[in-house]
Amino acid sequence: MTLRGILGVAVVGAGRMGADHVRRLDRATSGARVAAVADVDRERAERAADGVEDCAVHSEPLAVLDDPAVGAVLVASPGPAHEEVLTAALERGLPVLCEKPLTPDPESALRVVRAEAALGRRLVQVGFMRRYDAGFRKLKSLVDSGVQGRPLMLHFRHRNVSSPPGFTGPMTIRDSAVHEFDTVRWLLGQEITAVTVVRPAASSGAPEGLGDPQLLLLETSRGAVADVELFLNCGFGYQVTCEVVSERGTARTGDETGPVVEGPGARCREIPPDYLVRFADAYDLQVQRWVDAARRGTVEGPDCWDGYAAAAVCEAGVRARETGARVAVETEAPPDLYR
Ligand code: ISE
Repeated sequence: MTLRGILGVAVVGAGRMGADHVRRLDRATSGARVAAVADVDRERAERAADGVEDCAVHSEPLAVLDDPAVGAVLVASPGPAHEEVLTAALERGLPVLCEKPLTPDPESALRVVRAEAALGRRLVQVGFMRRYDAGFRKLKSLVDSGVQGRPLMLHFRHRNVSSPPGFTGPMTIRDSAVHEFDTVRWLLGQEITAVTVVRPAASSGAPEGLGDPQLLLLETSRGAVADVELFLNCGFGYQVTCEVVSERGTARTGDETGPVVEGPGARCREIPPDYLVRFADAYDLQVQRWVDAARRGTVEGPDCWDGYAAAAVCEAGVRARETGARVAVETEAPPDLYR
């Protein structure tokens, strides 16, 4: 619960992202503290909680939800483990920040949507952190202002140094491209209606069989088109850029993220190594806003419906990737809570 107004947060999943959130909540967030860390690998949970005052450690993720010191939950475990924790948190009326994807497939995402809708109030925010990045927020204000007219096309580049061990073809869509799917919906206020995936010859730097890089083509409900270069083993740095091409101008973000470095005969800009560095400010803002809202008894930001809609696009994306065909996105109608 909240102790003297301080929100006790349970972090479920203490991998790379979870451990980073533990550090963020402990050192860079006001109004919150880490009350518990849970991971099926207890040693990993202990490592993440090391040095955090009064922090319980559990190896059973659901056990933390009944800890009286816990007033909110940050879910950072792998996607397939999300539904169980989300359902349990909803049953207990706990606010949740759930790392993307909400769940890996639309069927399970819809079950979460329905469970929250049945409560008649929002408790879950989905961790689509690009919505908190300063550059992306400027693009959004520009699009909303209408100064450049209607947005017609979006160009994305999404490059990682290397894909994590065990990453599969479907994960390239569900864990990586899912960010662009949410960004398109959020920036344009339009639904994605169809996905096509074009696959060039695979890079020799990518794991055998992953089929990396890929080019995704997304069509939207009011006629815009987005292309996404997804290259998860580019080998040299972490790059996420987005350019909006509108009727009377363009706007682009993401090129100038690292510091400018000057030396003998050269001037260059450093490229961040990974998303924890590239989006550090966005993660900080996202978590701070979530904590502030939870302390007020509200939830803001991307909701379960956004998580479901992105999962539906992922489903089409995975099929498009496997078949080479243009695949239409199928979704249910949103419950009243999300209209
Ligand atoms: C990772 O899980 C993320 O969320 C990153 O933003 C993305 O760039 C990366 O490809 C994913 O694996």
